[in-house]
Amino acid sequence: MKLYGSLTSPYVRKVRVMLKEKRIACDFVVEGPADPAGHVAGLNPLGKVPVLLRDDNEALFDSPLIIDYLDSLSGEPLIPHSGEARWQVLRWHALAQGMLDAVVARLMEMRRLPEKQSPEIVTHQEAKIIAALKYADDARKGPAYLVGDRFSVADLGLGVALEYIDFRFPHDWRDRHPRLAHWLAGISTRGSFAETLPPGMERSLDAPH
Ligand SMILES: N[C@@H](CCC(=O)N[C@@H](CS)C(=O)NCC(=O)O)C(=O)O
Repeated sequence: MKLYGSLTSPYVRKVRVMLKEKRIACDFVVEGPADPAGHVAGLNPLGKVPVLLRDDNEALFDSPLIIDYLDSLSGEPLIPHSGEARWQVLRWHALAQGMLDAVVARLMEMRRLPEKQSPEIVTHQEAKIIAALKYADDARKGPAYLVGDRFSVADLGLGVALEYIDFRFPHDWRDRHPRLAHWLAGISTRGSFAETLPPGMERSLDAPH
């Protein structure tokens, strides 16, 4: 199997964390979505990363589907197969995915020429991120894991989303949500997180908040 994606994409990082958690062997082909010499456009008509190319030459996208697929391959499930825990985990994953979408949308807006940027769009996306952080802090129950007593895709998703906020929208969310910050400090010590830190992210995590 081959995973196509960039080092800084949080969607790709979710898949990389999943591969490590499940101990699934997969070649990582570092490629941006718009790389003219790349494979992504030919594998995903939407031109987005991540793309997982299976050994039977079937290409899978997007990140939630790839994560679901990898979970089906082997080992202890990180998405419960049934029961209320399944919906809890999938809702956390949806929340995390929405947080990433909002951070990316904000970043894209801020990368436009200054005269073309819309402060309303930036504020609109920031409001979503701030509301989602509060929701996550209020909804989080267990001290170590979001659902049940073991690591799941809920923890994977929220952990990647919070670190991506630190990377692309650094702000004082830890002051408002110290318990959530404490939770992240625990999750981010996992090997799967430490080994997939994008270049440049180390500094933002080390920075005082
Ligand atoms: N919903 C997709 C989002 C993937 C996505 O937007 N990836 C970005 C990189 S962070 C991308 O490839 N953007 C290129 C584009 O939108 O043309 C997923 O979860 O996989």
